[in-house]
Amino acid sequence: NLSLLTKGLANEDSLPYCPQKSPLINGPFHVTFPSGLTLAQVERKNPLVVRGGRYRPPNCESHHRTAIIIPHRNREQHLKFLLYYLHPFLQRQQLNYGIYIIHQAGNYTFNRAKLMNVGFREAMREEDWDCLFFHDVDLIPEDDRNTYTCEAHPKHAAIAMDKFGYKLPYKMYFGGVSALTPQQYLRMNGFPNNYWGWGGEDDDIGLRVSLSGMLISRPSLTVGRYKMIKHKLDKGNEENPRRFNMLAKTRHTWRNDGMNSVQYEVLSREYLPLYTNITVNVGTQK
Ligand code: BGN
Repeated sequence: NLSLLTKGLANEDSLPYCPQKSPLINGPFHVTFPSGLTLAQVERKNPLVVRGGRYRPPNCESHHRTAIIIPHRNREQHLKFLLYYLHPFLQRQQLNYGIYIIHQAGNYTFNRAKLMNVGFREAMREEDWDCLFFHDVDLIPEDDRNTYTCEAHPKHAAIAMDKFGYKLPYKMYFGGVSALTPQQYLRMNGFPNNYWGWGGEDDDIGLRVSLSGMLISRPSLTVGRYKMIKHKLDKGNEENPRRFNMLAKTRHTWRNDGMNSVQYEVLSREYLPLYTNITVNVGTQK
């Protein structure tokens, strides 16, 4: 009996490591938005994705455990397209991964950065992720070589977006998609909690990287390419008029505002076929 038991364990543990570079990776791919796509179709195309949007390569042990954190509200169409591309993309990279949607409850002004802090804590509660990707719902990667793994410094992955002519809009830009290890995230005290509405929170995050003594790593312009799903400015995500004043103070505020001060209430946690859905009350502006 004991031998049966150890044999079972050995079998599970004895998967060889995946190769350093995945043989399934191609180069660029063409992103379109097929009309009539349904989540059920995305599910059928990804039979190895299990409850909560988790995956591990079937035939080898991945070197990487990556959590994707996606802040979200009222963007079901975008989410569907993102999942349609992201699941196969991450599988071609042979990652052990999980997708978390952090859904802001209510109609109060959106708070992207605080939702990321929630995502960090709730994802790390479940699994010892070694890399977290903080991902806008409307950005689709366009090249397999844009690997969803972490580097020695915080990574800004969305360096070349179509809406900026596939160039970086400005040197300190840190928006769209970024990736940090838990150690890097905690070293900069996570993201700010007090940016309500559109703009500036990504610049604050970029500032935190340098204020905490780290550099920004980036993929090349040919690899870090993203297509943005076109949309109008959302209701409930109006421009934040305070962002200029707040950014001027970041070097005084970052140590006290972030992971060490985040407060929220999880309203529900659903393990859906393609993602874990965490609905959260993040409160309102003070
Ligand atoms: C910047 C915004 C970013 C936004 C990029 C790209 C601000 C702060 C101004 C001091 N920053 O201008 O949040 O991601 O444009 O759209 O508004």
